[in-house]
Amino acid sequence: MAANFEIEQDFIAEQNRAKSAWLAEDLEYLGKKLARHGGDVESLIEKARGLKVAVPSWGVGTGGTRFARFPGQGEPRGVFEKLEDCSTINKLVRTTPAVSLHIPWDKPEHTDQLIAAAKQHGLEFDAMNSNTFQDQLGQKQSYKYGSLSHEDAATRKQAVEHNIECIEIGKKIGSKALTVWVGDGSNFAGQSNFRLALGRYLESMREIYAAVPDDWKLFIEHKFFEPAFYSSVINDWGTSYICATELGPKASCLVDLGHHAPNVNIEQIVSRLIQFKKLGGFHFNDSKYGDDDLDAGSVKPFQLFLIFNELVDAELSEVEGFDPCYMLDQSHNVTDPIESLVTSSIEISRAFVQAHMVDRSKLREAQKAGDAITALGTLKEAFTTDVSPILAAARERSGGAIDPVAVYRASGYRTQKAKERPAQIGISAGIV
Ligand code: PSV
Ligand code: MN
Repeated sequence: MAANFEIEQDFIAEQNRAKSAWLAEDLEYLGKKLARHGGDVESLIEKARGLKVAVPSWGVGTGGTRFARFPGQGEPRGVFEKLEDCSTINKLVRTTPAVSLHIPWDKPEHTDQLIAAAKQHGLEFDAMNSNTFQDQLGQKQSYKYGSLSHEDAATRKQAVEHNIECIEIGKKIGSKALTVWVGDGSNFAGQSNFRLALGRYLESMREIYAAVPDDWKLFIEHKFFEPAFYSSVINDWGTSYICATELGPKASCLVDLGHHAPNVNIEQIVSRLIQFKKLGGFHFNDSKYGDDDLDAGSVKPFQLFLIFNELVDAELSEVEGFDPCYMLDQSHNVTDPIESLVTSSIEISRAFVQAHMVDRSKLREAQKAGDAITALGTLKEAFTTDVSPILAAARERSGGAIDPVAVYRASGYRTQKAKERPAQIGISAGIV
């Protein structure tokens, strides 16, 4: 069989050549502009090259809603094809060298093959994700009424064992973290005893925690509703923080940007978690109404910038133990998932670089003086600067594309994959 189609490095370099003169011009202009206020374009390019964000294996397939799923052409049909797509994203942007797997969706028959495939693609494995929000074929106990917090001990045991299995797989493939999100909750007032349910969850999590290696992290991901519509067991960052604290130092909180009530000040939550040393990481996406899983930065780019403002402030202040993991968690219903993930990773880099441009001493002086206009203006000065040339130069220097989506389209990747991967009936949506 012919080797699977790949976007060659030479092709990216050739496409870059057509745009490199414009990029140099834009960079020169931006460099002069930033230098007026003491900014340095070169150090920002290096900063951008250093930022890494993991791609979710489940993000490269077309998502869906609870109404329908409209499959795209050439979708990956299993974990190996998902790795191919993740590698394509990384080749284009060079900031996404790790993949976050979801078990059992990506459960490997042979971990050796998975390790070899990742190596061939230049990829690593980020956090493992367990799944106790769905029943799997042949599973003994059902998660219809919960998993880690279930009333029934046998169901809780099964859910604990599944999480331990995820850790075991992760250990073999070089992962260093487990993310636990449960759909446990209730749909009716009175259906569940809040206190007892959280107690059972904690008891289960203690068993999982005991199986987490010392050099691993255990992320608790909260979500305020869905699939449960009246109450969720791990409903907010406060509950997540309390559980992470109860469990111990290996446990911390994961912030998925779509898992908060509307209008909640997420950047302030981020700041609180940093302050109390429990910010474990992120699932980046964007949202207008709920857990929309829209592309990062597509609806509220200022919010994304403000979150990075907190993160960069912590980085520059050298807050002890500050080392969050960055992951994307999106569902793509109307776009080519590769294009969405490429674009989203760029938006994350954009927010990061802009946050690095904030004049922090000016901001601090404005805060001390109670000068709100100058404080906001200082943030806006960074946020409204178009840092696209910095991001493009960072990609190019790392071997990626100056214009990743254009290169991807010109390569004909999706058409090739449509031939290599004929549509399969019954590929699951893989998205909650
Ligand atoms: C739940 O909505 C979530 O954000 C969790 O991270 C899951 O693992 C993921 O989406 C996939 O359904
Ligand atoms: Mn998530």
